[in-house]
Amino acid sequence: MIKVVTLGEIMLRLSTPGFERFVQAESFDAIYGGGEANVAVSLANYGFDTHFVSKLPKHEIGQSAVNALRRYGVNTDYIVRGGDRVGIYYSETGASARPSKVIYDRAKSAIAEAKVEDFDFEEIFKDCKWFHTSGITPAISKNGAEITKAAMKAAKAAGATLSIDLNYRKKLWTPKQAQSVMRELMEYVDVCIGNEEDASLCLGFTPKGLDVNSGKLDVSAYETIFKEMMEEFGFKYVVSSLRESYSASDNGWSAAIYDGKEFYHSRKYDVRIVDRVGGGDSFAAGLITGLLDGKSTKEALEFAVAASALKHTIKGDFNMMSREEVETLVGGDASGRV
Ligand code: KDG
Repeated sequence: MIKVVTLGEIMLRLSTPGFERFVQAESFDAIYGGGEANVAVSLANYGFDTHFVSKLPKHEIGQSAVNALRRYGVNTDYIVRGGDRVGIYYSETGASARPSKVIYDRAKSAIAEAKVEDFDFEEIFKDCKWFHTSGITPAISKNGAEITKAAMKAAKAAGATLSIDLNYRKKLWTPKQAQSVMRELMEYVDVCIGNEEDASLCLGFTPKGLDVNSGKLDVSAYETIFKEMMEEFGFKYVVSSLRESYSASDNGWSAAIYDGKEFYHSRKYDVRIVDRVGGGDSFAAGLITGLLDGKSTKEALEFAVAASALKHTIKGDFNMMSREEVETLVGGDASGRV
C-alpha cells in the first residue's frame, strides 16, 4: 500500500441546522473537518495508507476528533496528544444570493501551540511517497508555520513528492504576512494548488486579465499565471479548481493544470451545491490520487474535478465518494450535470 501523509488542523465544526442563520439557531450539528484532514479522508477512501499528523488534547473531544478520522480509515498514530483546545469553526450555509458564513474559534488550539519537537518527522516520513499540506496551518500561528516548514523539509529529504494547497484564509492573516511565510515554503513544493486569489494573496502573483467581477472565467489568464509561477518556483505542476462564474446563479465547476509542457482546462460540471466546504480538498485528493495512480496530467485533472464536483453534493467536510463512483462520472454523460 502506498503511504501518504497530510499535516494540519482538524476542528470541531458546529453548523446551524439546514439553512438557519447563526442568530436564529437553537442547536448546532457537530461534525469534524479541516483542510488537510479532509484530504486525508479522501485519500484513505481511495485506498492509500493515509496518515494524518496533528496535535489534539487528551480529553474526550480530542478523542472524538481522532475517532472521526479513524472511522474513515485514516491512520492516527502520528497525532500527538496534549494541549488544551480543539479548534472550533461555526458554519452557516447560505442559499441563493445569501453567502455561507464561517466564524473561527481556533486560537491557541493544541496544534497552533504545538512545537516542532513534538513530532518525529524522520519516523513520520519513512517510506512516505506523498506529503500534502496547506497554507492554513502556517497561518494559524508562528508555531504552525515552523511545524509546516520542518515537515516539508523532512518530507523532501525522505524523497516524498510534496503538494500544497495555498488556501488563503483572510480571517487568519494578511497578504503581507502570508507572502512572507508562504513564498519561503515554495522551494519544497512539487505540486502547487491554488486559485487566482490564493496565487495573488499568498504568493504575490497578480493575475492580469482576470476579472472576477465580469462574471465570466478567462481561462487563458490562468495559463499565464501558472507559467509565471512555475518559472519562479520550479513546480512540477500548477493547478487550480475553477469556479466558472462568480454570479450566485451559476454553479459551473472546472479545473486547470499546467505541467510544464501543456495547459489543460477540464470538462465543466454544473454542480448542485449541498455543501461547498471541502470542495477544494476533495479536488486536491483527487489530483494526488490520479498522479499516484500514474494517470496522464489530463486524466488526473479530470479525476480530480469529478471528485470535487461530487463532493459538493455531500453535507459535511469529508468526501465519501469511492474511486468507482468518481470514474463513472469521468466516463459518463457529457452534459456534466452533477
Ligand atoms: O477547505 C475546507 C476548510 O476551509 C474547512 O475544513 C475549515 O480547515 C478549515 C479552515 O481552516 O478554513
